[in-house]
Amino acid sequence: MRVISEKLFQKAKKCIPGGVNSPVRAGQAVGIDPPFISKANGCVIWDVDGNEYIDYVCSWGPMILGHAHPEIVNALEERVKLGTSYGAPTELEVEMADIIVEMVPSIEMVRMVNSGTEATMSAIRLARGYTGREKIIKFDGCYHGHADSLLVSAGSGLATLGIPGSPGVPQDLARHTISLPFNSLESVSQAFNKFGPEIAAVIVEPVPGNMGVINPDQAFLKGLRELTNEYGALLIFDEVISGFRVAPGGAQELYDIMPDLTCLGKIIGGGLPVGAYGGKKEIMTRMAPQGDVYQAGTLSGNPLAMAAGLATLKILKEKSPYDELDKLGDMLFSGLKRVAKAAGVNVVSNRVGSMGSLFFTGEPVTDFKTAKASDENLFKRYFRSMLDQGIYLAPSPFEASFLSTAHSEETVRKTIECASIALKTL
Ligand code: HOZ
Repeated sequence: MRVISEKLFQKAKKCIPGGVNSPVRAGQAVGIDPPFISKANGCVIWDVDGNEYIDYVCSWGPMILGHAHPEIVNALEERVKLGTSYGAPTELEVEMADIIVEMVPSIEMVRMVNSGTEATMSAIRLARGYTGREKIIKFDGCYHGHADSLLVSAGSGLATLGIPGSPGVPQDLARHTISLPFNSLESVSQAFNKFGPEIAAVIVEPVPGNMGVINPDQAFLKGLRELTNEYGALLIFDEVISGFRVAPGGAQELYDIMPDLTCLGKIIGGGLPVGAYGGKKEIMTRMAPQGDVYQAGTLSGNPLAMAAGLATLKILKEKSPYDELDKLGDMLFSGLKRVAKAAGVNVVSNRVGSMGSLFFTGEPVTDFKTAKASDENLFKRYFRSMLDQGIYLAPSPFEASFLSTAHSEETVRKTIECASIALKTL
């Protein structure tokens, strides 16, 4: 029963478009009114009606250490007493830049912003400024936030709601964006053959997490590096989701491929609004005030976000919980596959470390086209049964599930049992 949530949603719809501050959380794709959350701790969240859920959304990725981690709470409590924003440099920002440079292999310099969208938008501007070119290549189903140039054939909320693009994006700008099938190096090679000298950058989620999770073909990622080098374009890894998630140094460390620029967000804010973009010094020094490419932000490097983010990164650096997260990920997704098979339901489970997705299809899911072949109706029924049993999944077949260090074998076992019940009733 979610009586209070339902009432709040009715009220919200009168004063917030669609009742939500980000479309994908509205529950439209799964036909529910969303639970309104009142609190969270570890891997558990509670809604305003007092229902308890094991959380696999993890705020869409950031909560890798679970909710209300004591060290992060403590860092925030200590920091908030000292003021919440100064719009002036702080030592925390230097510490943050330092740890990012230390942990992410290709980053030599980094600029903090307030969201992943700002990070990708700024990286694209920098790539255009640096190369003096205008076209960019992205991939169908990859989502890089909602900036104009990037809202073409995008995943996440657009895929969830079946929207191909958005009114308000000038045609003149969208025509500079070339969107190609993920994992198809042949298409990228053809695009470079045709437009090579005009292409400023290729931007890619090295581990796509916005059309569900797709395992990248390593030869594809390597090929992107080679083609961009050959044509003098920049390679941008959008590691907003995969950064500090799939390995301490993100997908670039896992697959040993060095992009020119990297976009970060989510985990580096420890649950507070944050983003960052960084890369080679030679490129980053083109940013104002050192260089001529402009980007700015009153709240950039905000002390609270830096405190929460730093506390998170320090724990990840010290404890390196990646093997343990990978083990839990394997347990969850192989368990889901096992119970689906027992229930006679065709599924494909894609996973990289502690992020993964279950697709309701019998065919391999390697790109947006194959992800869209997943049976949305089955997902909807599965989602609703899981929610009723206290398992909180993203309300979209095109989003990832995330594990945290607060999840345990016991919570995963319970989740698999619930999935078994859900799948048997599909
Ligand atoms: N896939 C989105 C973030 N990468 C979900 C969050 C949102 O749009 O609200």
